Amino acid sequence: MSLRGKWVLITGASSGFGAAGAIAFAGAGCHLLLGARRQEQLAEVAAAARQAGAASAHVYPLDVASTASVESFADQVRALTPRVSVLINNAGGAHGLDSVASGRDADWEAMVQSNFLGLLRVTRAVLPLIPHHDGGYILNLGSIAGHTAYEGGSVYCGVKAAGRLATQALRLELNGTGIRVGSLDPGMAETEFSLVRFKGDVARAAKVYEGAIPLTSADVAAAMVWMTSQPPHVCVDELILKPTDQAAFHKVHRRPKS
Ligand code: NDP
Ligand code: 8X3
Repeated sequence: MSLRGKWVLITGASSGFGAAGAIAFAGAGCHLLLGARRQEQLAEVAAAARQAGAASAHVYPLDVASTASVESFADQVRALTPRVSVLINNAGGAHGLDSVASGRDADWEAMVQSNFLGLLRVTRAVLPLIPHHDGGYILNLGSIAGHTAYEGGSVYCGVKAAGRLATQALRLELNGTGIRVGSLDPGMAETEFSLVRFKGDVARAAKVYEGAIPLTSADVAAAMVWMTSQPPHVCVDELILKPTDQAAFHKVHRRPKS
């Protein structure tokens, strides 16, 4: 299915997968609706997307942890277009890698708000704009963390698993509308993810990827475009994308330092 001229909304478009997704959908000739909290980065992404061929690129402040912010974002989108064909629920991330015994409320709450409640809030607000029987797609960013738990991942794994089940529930609710619902579940990818998880500790973040070849944002963005450009009768329910070096979260092939 051609995405040319379609309106694509991406949450968390100021860095990582969301920013790369903007460039990839721009290359397919889409109109872009981009949201995140950091406005300077978002404006840079929009400028790069226009260079890459976007039909148009619009940016609005968005904090998916706030219902008021999501509603104001949706109002601005509605003022611009009555139709959104593709919704990419990408905003999220991990905060800390602490055991349950030493976890912090603020980290837990931030993860639940952005990864899970944010996905629900944005979907609720945008759903009325997604036309029925027109190849629409709601694509949620999950993770391998939503499939298998790891130590220190109780809340992050939990919210990604919850997102996965919400994706399945939504697919059941929308059956018969022609709107497709899918989940893209990557493994280790080098973005700002680890920097956020480790609260700006650059050395600790870099160690996550040391000696291995992780996914890039562009790999994940290419999968977003592939999933959403399938013919309208085809729904990719769930796609797990991992680096060849990563057999499981904790089983990563690392080359020795030369
Ligand atoms: P980044 O940290 O690079 O990007 C995260 C994006 O989410 C940023 O644009 C950030 O924007 C946005 N965001 C975070 N919280 C909010 C919020 N409350 N409201 C609005 N936007 C928010 O990480 P990735 O690109 O790697 O992560 C993207 C998604 O992919 C996340 O859901 C993550 O959990 C998931 N993922 C990541 C993997 C990885 O290894 N990198 C693997 C599997 C899944 P801003 O701060 O400007 O608001
Ligand atoms: C991010 C990937 O494996 O660090 O979702 O949880 S992982």
